[in-house]
Amino acid sequence: MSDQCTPTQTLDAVVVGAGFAGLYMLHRLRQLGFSARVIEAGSGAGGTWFWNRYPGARVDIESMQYSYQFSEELQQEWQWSERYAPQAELLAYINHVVERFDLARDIQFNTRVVSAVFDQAGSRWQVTTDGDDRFSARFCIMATGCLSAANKPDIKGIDSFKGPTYHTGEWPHDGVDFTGKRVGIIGTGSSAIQAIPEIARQAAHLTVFQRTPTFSVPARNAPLDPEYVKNVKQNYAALRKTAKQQFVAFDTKANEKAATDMSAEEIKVELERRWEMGGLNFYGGFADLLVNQHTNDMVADFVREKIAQKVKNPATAALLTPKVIFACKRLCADTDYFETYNRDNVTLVDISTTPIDTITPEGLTVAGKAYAFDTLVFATGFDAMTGSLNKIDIRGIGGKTLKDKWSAGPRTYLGLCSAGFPNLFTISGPGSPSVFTNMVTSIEQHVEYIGDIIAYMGKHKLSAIDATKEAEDAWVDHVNEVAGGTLVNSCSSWYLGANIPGKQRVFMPYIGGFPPYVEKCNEVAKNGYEGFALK
Ligand code: N01
Repeated sequence: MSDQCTPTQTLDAVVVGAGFAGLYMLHRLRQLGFSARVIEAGSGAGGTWFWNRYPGARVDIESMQYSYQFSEELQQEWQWSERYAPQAELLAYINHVVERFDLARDIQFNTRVVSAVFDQAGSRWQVTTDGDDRFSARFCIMATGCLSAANKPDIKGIDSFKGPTYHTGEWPHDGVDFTGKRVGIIGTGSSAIQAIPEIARQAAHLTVFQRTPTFSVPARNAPLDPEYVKNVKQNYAALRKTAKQQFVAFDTKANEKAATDMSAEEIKVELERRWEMGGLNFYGGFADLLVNQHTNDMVADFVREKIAQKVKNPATAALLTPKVIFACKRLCADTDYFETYNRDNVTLVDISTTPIDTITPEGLTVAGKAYAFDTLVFATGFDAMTGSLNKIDIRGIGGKTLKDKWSAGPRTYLGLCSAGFPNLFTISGPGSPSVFTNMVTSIEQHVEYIGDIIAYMGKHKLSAIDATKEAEDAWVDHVNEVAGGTLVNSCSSWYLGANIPGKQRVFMPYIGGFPPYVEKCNEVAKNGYEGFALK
């Protein structure tokens, strides 16, 4: 389409993505009196919770905490039904937010942003979409999510399978009926751990292809007790405050003691207590879990022992037992995951030393042995943190692309801005605590911070903000240094981009904890946004 027939829409801000981040950003911009449009590839809002509809999908941080806190009315009126809300309920909540704050009129669905180019002379972003829309905006805000670019592995013959194939992160909206089907699933990360028990209950047979076993603790999901809900709602402000003081920005009832300061008996009691509490509260067991090898080994051995108790066949139990550092890959919380391998209709195939040879029309082969099924599920994760940004042609000063700039690993100041890309913000971008925390809380902190910057620029009649190279370099060094001081830097996780062939191995999130990160952001603001060049 030519320029003549595609009028450019002029706005204060374009926001890319209508998940938790994009929706709140739109609301905040409107509150501050700015015009904004959200561009969303999906046909509805919800981001992660719009796309990930695989059986068993649910949040693994308690819903009373994994929810917005910017509106007291919203958090009082919404009723969560279970400790960990299932995907459908999360999506209903998000749609309620859209309606309650009248957001839909500024969201353009079924539209993918293809390019965002900075016009230096006018200090504006020129944003184009696959629908030939053109926007000119002072600010471009990427709310594209950390885990939204599905990773489909490059396995030989991948297109030859004659039955249906599904990726957990792009699940059909009408659901999939596995009744009577022979199903194969590749991957054993968080998505698979939730999907496998559900698929096994339906399918005639399920074959799981596992490259790396995963640590998982029982979620202990249950309907919410109305008394508990009442109590939380009466004291919501206090709970939110406590949560924000925690490393992960949710209340794990964290034990502030390191295991090295506890007796063997105290450690044993704490481990059992954490196991019974369920879910990611397990992270809060010992202050030195991620920095002390001995503590980590002890926790890992405790969970290994539990796996051995759950899985009846010792050979299968051995295969399911992770050898790596505990929580080196993201910890999973499950319902009946390990028990599912006691079913007669479930087979585990180890592909750690002999990868899949090829996918065939009937199934796949491993070490020359053929496995046949009717349906194939890819639970193979995402090109995390940078994948969805790299899909967009983002060009900053001098036409330089963000993808090129980040080819040796993402570089940002505070995970918010990247030098050379003025007025471009990344909500929960690489270099911010994001995936190591309660995402909703981290998103709210970023949205409010970005809102404050934009308001500050208006007040001081500033046209552009850019991270300085010095501040960015110092922040990237700090992010790496903090990660290097932990045990999580050592395994092949998506935190490091190690799951994507050819991706540079760089620890992407900031693992210094939510409270110190917020403190740093606040200090930067207090000092007139030091580390940013404002003009
Ligand atoms: O993805 P993953 P996910 N051949 O990357 C395997 C969040 N989340 O979608 O470990 C064979 O964890 C891969 O093997 P390996 C959460 O943050 C949250 O499960 O690389 N196998 C691994 O087993 C989570 O961490 C929730 O050796 C291949 C699996 O596929 C993140 O999303 C629920 C392969 C991918 O696991 C991602 O989770 C779901 C290949 N070529 C997700 N390529 C909750 O809130 C990959 N694999 C509960």
